[in-house]
Amino acid sequence: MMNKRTGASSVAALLLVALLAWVAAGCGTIRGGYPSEVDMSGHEHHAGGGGSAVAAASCADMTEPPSNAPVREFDLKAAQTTVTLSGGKKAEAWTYNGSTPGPELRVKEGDRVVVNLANEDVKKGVTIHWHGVVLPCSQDGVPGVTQDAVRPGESFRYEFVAAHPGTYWYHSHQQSSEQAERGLVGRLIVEPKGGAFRYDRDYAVTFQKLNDKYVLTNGREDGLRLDAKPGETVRLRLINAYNDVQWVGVAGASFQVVSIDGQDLNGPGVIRDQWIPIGGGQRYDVLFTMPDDGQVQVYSRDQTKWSVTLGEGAAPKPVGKEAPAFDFTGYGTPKDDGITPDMPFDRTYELVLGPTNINGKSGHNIPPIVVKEGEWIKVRFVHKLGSEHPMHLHGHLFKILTKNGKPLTGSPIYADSVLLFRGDVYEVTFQANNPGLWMEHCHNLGHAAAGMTMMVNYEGVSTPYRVGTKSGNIPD
Ligand SMILES: [Cu+2]
Repeated sequence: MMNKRTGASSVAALLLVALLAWVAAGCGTIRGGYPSEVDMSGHEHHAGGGGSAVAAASCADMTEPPSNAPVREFDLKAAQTTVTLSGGKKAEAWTYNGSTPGPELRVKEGDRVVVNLANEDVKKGVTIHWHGVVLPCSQDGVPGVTQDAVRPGESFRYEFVAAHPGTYWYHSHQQSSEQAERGLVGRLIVEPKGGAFRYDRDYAVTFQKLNDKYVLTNGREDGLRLDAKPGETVRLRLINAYNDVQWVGVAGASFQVVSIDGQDLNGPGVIRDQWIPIGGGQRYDVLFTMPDDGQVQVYSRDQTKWSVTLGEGAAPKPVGKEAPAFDFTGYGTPKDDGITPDMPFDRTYELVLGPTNINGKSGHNIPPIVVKEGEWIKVRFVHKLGSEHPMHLHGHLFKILTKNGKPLTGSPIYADSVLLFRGDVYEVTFQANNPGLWMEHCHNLGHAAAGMTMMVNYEGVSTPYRVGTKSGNIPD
């Protein structure tokens, strides 16, 4: 039996250890697991000087180099706004340029995109994250990592080359679980110079749930109507700017899934009556030809107010509720890119996903994935608990290698996110070819705010910015 005296001192020792751990972690957490101040680069800054032995390159200095690329410049003003929804209802929102979603930014592949962000009166500050775009670290829009949140009266200039054509979107990354929901979202479309697909119409659609209440399709509560004539081919770019997965169907036409997360697929086959699971933050482009007679409808199975109706005439027969799920793991035509599940990897990480944690840890307590430029990194995602997790990586495209141990057999899939349902195991790989400090997080933003967010840090890269309650930079 335990000696009473020894037991008491053991308890005291445990309490002391707990207290020291609490102090070391930044004197406790206040919101969303954030301490008063944390350096997300993972560099130590000891009071006595010293610090990292590696001469640090700063994320703040990683900018788009000058070039002769054509410049497309936009101004976006963030403000508290009363928006009028279709049907006349009014809602309090936070907007870019007075509407939610904000303006659709359309540029051409290779353009130099310049965006002047001004914050009029969104009190906690805002940023713009260019979701899915591979760009220099300082332009990624993550408060406390790549910049400070832009306070009321302040501004920030974003500048990057849109190198990869595709369907992207933008949103504030300052308290994004709140700010995206309140309306700080918009579309970014990078049109291809050439491309494998031909179409007469090119439309982009945002599904969002404003204030977790109003189900909006491009800002409309009553669904979106788009022009398309019989026989015309339509590219419809679907963006899930909400947190929950949407099962989207195409009624009235056969279709191809031509792009996932903005990256074109190789040899996508023509399919019909399938539900496409689109996770939070993900994009799927579908291509179809309008029938000789009647409409095409594209809509969410479980939330039919997220709907797009194209063309005139009779409504199509709905997609059956029991129709199969679209499966990208064997869709399209293989193409050898030399990236295979059995190639050598420089580093392998396993991330076990809980309800709102990764490997049992949360937020800044999750050790970062540390990489060196040029390395090939394999990440194995294991969905253990909770609802769906659309895991999103900043600054890179990864290739999806395997699902549940089986290599993909169709088109290569390059993406910035992978959607996991409970029990799923995916392996992905990316080359560390964009030095910086990059978030890797669940794009169910409620999960991210609860701690399901971590970093992919390049060795030797530092940041002058800090996350935490002291700076007010909260990048969930
Ligand atoms: Cu999640």
